[in-house]
Amino acid sequence: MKTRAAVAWEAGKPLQIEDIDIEGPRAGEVLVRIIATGVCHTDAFTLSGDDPEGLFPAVLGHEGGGIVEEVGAGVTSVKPGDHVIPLYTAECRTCRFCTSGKTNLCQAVRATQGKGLMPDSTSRFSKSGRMIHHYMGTSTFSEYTVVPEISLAVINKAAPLDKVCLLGCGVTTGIGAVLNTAKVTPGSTVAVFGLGGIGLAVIQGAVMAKAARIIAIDINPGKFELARQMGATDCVNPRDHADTPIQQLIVDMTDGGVDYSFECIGNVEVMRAALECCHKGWGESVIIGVAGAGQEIRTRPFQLVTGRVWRGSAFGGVKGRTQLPGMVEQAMRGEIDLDPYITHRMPLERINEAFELMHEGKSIRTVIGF
Ligand code: NAD
Ligand code: AHE
Ligand code: ZN
Repeated sequence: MKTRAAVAWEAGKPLQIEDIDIEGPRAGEVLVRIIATGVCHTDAFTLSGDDPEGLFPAVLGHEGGGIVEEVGAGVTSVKPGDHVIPLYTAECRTCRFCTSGKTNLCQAVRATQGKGLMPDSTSRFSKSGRMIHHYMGTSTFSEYTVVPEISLAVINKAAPLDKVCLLGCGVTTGIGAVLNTAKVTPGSTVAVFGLGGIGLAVIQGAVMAKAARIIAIDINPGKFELARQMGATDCVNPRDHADTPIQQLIVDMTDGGVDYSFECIGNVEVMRAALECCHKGWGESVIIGVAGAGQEIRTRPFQLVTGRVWRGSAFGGVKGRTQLPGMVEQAMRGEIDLDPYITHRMPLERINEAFELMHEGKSIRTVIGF
């Protein structure tokens, strides 16, 4: 069949909206009709050509919500009509990672996913006979997509897919990094670097964790009002303090450093600052931002010797099939507020505008409706 999709034919070029061919689901696979998808900075990162795993042509997108249209042979955990959130971090429940009790990083389909292919090493997308890659196992910038069964969280049908799609990446990543990865304790001091969708979700998570002080840092002061509304107690623009390294400024503001910091940008210099603004003896810094090919982090080992901890977090440490349905329920009860993130809505035809708004710092999340 045909599907209307935004195709990334080449790095650094706008997406092209076109009808492409999509094959039906094979064994263990599911055809999903996407109702809505957010646009995350990671989509822009891959489109830019900086992603070592970036492949072209591809159908990008990984923050979607949809409805199961058809299932392949042997699929038992979802059925047509189910409402689902596609997962870029699958959950097979049987691999060594899933059964370790230590990580959400299921590896069952990760190798082929990173090659832009389905688990049988082929693609379901093509145009005039030319193969088009999948992306992050989700490819939500298409009206129809095919994903592995283990890459779907089945959610409450009453949940608005054009909002809970944000739990497919940004909001879950930020809240999960606070609650699952750092395990922020009540009364803590938290620093958040970067106030896009991820940083704001970290703020929301820090409020849920009852942090006492939440310091929000961005070079775009236009981000501060929303950060304050969501619970930031202090807002800092490093460019207002050009003579003082930002880590020193935060250490001075907090009597020795924060208990927890989160890097939500993908800038390796800021990652260093985020570690070094942590309190000696116990401060923990979580890297969430994704840095480009060839980038490396640096600090003096003494920073770690003296008790600071450097961690990373992918999809907020959340096991998607098990935990995402509960987070959707939390959103429906108002315990997770998704409305503040949605600054723009538009149809697929205008998706390139969503990327421009992000690059101009004018949006938090644009939700694309099909
Ligand atoms: P975004 O573009 O919406 O937000 C980034 C923010 O960082 C912007 O407000 C920008 O002004 C700010 N910023 C840029 N440079 C800065 C600097 N030097 N100092 C302070 N602030 C600065 O992006 P997003 O969608 O929120 O994503 C943030 C990062 O998280 C990206 O790198 C993305 O790829 C990554 N990400 C990681 C995961 C994960 O699972 N680890 C999940 C989603 C996104
Ligand atoms: N492909 C990149 C890394 C990209 C990356 O780190 N992705 C995050 C999710 S970002 C979502 O917006 C992630 O979950 N990583 C774990 C994983 O298994 O991909 C590279 O550097 O090669
Ligand atoms: Zn994302």
